[in-house]
Amino acid sequence: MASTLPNLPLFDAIARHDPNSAAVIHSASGRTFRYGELLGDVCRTRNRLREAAGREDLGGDRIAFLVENSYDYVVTLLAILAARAIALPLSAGFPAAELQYILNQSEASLLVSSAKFASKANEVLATDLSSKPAVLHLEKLLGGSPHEQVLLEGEDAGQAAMMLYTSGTTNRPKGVLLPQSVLTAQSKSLAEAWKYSSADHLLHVLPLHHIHGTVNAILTPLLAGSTIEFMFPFNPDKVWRRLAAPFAPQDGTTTPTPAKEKITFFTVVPTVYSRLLATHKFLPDALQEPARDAVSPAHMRLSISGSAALPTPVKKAWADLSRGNVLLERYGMTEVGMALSCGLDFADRVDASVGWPLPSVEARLVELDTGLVIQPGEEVDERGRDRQGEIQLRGPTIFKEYWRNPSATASEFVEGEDDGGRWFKTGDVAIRRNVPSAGQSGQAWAKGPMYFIQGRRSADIIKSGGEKVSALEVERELLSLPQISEAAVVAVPSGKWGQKVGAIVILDAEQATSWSAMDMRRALRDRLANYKIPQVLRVVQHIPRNAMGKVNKKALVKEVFAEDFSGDEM
Ligand code: MLC
Ligand code: AMP
Repeated sequence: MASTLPNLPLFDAIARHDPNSAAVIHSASGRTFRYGELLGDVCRTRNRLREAAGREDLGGDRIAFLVENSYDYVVTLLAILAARAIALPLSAGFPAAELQYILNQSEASLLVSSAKFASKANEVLATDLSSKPAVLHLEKLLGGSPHEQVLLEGEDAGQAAMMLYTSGTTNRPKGVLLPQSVLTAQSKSLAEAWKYSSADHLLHVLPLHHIHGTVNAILTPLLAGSTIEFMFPFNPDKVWRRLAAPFAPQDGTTTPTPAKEKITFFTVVPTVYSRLLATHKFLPDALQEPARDAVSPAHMRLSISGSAALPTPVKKAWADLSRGNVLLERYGMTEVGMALSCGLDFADRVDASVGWPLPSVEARLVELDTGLVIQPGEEVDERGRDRQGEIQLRGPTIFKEYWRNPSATASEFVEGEDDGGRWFKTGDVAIRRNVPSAGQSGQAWAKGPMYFIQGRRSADIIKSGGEKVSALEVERELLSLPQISEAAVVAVPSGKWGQKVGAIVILDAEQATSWSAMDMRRALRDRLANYKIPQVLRVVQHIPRNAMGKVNKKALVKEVFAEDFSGDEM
C-alpha cells in the first residue's frame, strides 16, 4: 500500500513522539516542521522516488541526493530508507568531477536534487557518467501539514542503508555502507550515553555528507524526539547571535533571528569552537553576556567536540567563556559511528581523553610492534611506560563493507581469537589509563581505564577542520598536472585547523619554471573539494626517499614546513 512505511525502529519512534512537537526548524526563517507531519511527507517522497525510477521495488538501489541542510534533507534521507534503498548524500560543495566519481563508483540509479541544487545536479549529469541515473527534482516542503497517521507494516528493512564516501590510505574515496541495523545501533548507543530527549533543542551547523552531521545530529535526535534547528553554512557571528537570542534584551535590534527557544545541545568539530572563541569579542556589547549565558551549563545541557583532537587550551578557554561548561570529547569514524566517549559527569570529561567504549561497542588496543592485545591491567610495560596500540572495534555499530571493494574491506578487518566476530582496524593509536577521579558516575559504560588518542598509524591521512584528506588522493591529482614531476602531500600542524594540507613538489623543468600556491589552487579547483587543496606549498629540487622509494613524511614536514606551523598550535 502506498501510504504505509516499513516498521523500522526510527519510524516507530517518530510515530510515538508528540505530533505537535517540533522536529525540524529552519533557523533563518523560523519555519517549523512537526513530528506529526514527518512520516506523511516521508511516505509521499518515497512514492515520488518510485515514480521517478519507474519501479515499485527500489530495494538496494543507490539513490544519491543533493539537498541543502533542511527539512527536505531529512525527508529525503528517510524516504530512501523507507524505499529500502541506499541513501547517498552528496555535498554540493564538491566539484562535479568528485561527484561524478561517486555516482560512477556507487552506480547510483537515481539522483535527487532540491531546487537550490538543481544546477549542480545538472552539472554532474553533464559529466561522462558510466550510466546515467534517473533524475528527480524535488519541490521545497513548506510545512504546516496536519498530523497524519501512517501505517507501519513489516519489520523487514531489506537493504535500507546509508552510504558515505570517505578518504583513506588509498587514493580514491571509498563508499562506507551503513545498513539500517547499524544506523539504529549507533543511534541507540548515543541516545543512551548522551541522554538525548524531547526537551533537547540542537543547533545544527555541520555538513550532511558525514557521520557526525547525520547520525549524531539527525538520526539520534529524531529517535529521541529532540528538535533540530538547521543553520548552515557555519558562520560564527550568526551562531553567537542565535545562541544569545533567548537571553538578549528584546529591543528588536540585537536579535535578528525569529527562533527563540534556547539551544541545549551542540555537537561540532574543534575548529568550530576555536572560531566561536575567536569571534565572541566582536559581538555587540549587549550580546556578549547573553551569549555566555546561552552556552553556560545552566542552559546548554551538552556541548560536544569530536571528529578531530580537541586541544586542551580550546577546552579550557571554552570552560572560561561559558562559565564552566566542560566540553565532552568523543571519538568516532565514518566506518564505526561513535566509538569512545567521555561521560555526562563533568568529572568524566578528562582532558585529552576520549573516554570509554560507548554502549554496545567493544574496543581493544593491539600493540603495534608485537601484535599483542593489550589486556586489561597490562597497560604499562616493564619500564613503566604506557603501551600504545591500535584501536580495534567490533559490535553492532560497525559498518558492513566498503562498497564494491572486497579487498579493502578484507584488509581493514582482522578475525577475532574468540567467536565474537571480526575486529575493525581503525588505524588510530591510543593508550589506556586509569583516572581515579573519573568513572564514578554510575553510568554503566563510563567506567574503567580511559582511552587517550596518540595519533594515527598512517601519515597519509590528514584531518583538517574535521575533514579527512587522503595525502595520496591529493598527490595523484598533483601528479596529473603537466607542471609537476614529483609530489609529497603532508599534514602541517595548525592551531585553527588541527592540521593543514601541505604540498611539496618538484616542477617539470620543461613545463614550468615557477609555480605559486595560486597556480596550484587554480589547477586543482575543478578536481578536488576546497578543503583538500593544499593550503601551503613548497617547490623544491629534491624530495628525500629511502631505498624503497618511500618518503619519510613525518621528518619531511618538520624540515620543509617548520615556518608554516601556525604558531598557534595547541
Ligand atoms: C573550509 N575550508 C577548509 C576547511 N573547511 N580548509 C581546510 N580544512 C577544512 N575543513 C576552506 C574553505 O574552502 C575556504 O577556502 C577557507 O578554508 C575558509 O573557509 P571558511 O568559510 O572560513 O571555512 P568554513 O567553510 O566555515 O568551514 C570550516 C568548518 C568546516 C570547520 C566549519 O570545515 C566544517 O564544517 N568542518 C566539519 C567537517 C565534519 O563535519 N567532519 C566530520 C566528519 S565525520 P577558500 O579557498 O574558499 O578561501 C568524522 C567522524 C567523527 O570525522 O568522529 O565525527
Ligand atoms: P572520518 O574518516 O572523517 O570519519 O574521520 C575519522 C577519524 O577522525 C578517526 O579515525 C580519527 O583519526 C579522527 N578523530 C575523530 N574523533 C577524534 C578525536 N576526538 N580525537 C582525535 N581524533 C579523532
